[in-house]
Amino acid sequence: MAPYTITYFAVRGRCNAARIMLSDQGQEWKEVVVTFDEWMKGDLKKTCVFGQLPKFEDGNLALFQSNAILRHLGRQHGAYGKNNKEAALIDMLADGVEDLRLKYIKLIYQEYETGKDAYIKDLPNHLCKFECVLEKNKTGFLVGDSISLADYSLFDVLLNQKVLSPTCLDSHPTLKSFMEKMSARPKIKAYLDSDAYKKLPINGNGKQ
Ligand code: GTB
Repeated sequence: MAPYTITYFAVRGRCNAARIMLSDQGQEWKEVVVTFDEWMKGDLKKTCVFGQLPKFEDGNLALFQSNAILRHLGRQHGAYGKNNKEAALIDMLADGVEDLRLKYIKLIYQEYETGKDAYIKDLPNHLCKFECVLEKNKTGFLVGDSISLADYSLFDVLLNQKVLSPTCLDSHPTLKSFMEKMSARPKIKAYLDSDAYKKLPINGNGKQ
């Protein structure tokens, strides 16, 4: 068993991309689930570098910040490009995904009732950027000719957008095909079909 442990709330949230990457790379990991009541006691929070979860342990290395976790796994499992140039482009694309993720999180946790319609109306303006990159690269991946942490992150964010707005990819055929290909990768498919995945809500407040 790989020496990986994820400590997080019982949600997909900021761990879903890492779990998808670990699954696709044939890795196993241990889950430590933190309840809201446990978290509110404050003892665990004090031990977290930024006072937040997820915490990811790789042996005696403890990491916080979900994107640092993704990059660590990308380096370890050959999902961070073939050279520095590809790695730089992967960072750029992953940061673009993070921008969309932050907008989504703001909607879910702060503006769901008042902002959902406007968010969905604006979504194509964000999706078209990734569509364009995939169209230009022509390999089915965001960067180069192999899967990277940016693909896992985009896939995760788009899974959430599809739940929020089931038709949002209809006018983005390249993104739609990206989603179909990622979902059909055998180990990703097995993870998405698992009870471990299905039982987890996307977000901590029940909105999606
Ligand atoms: N930049 C950090 C990263 O990428 O890892 C952001 C991490 C973050 O926002 N962590 C949130 C957290 O620890 C959990 S993700 N919040 C507790 C705190 O700040 O004290 C969002 C979330 C919120 C609530 C639940 N829940 O109630 O189950 C689950 C997930």
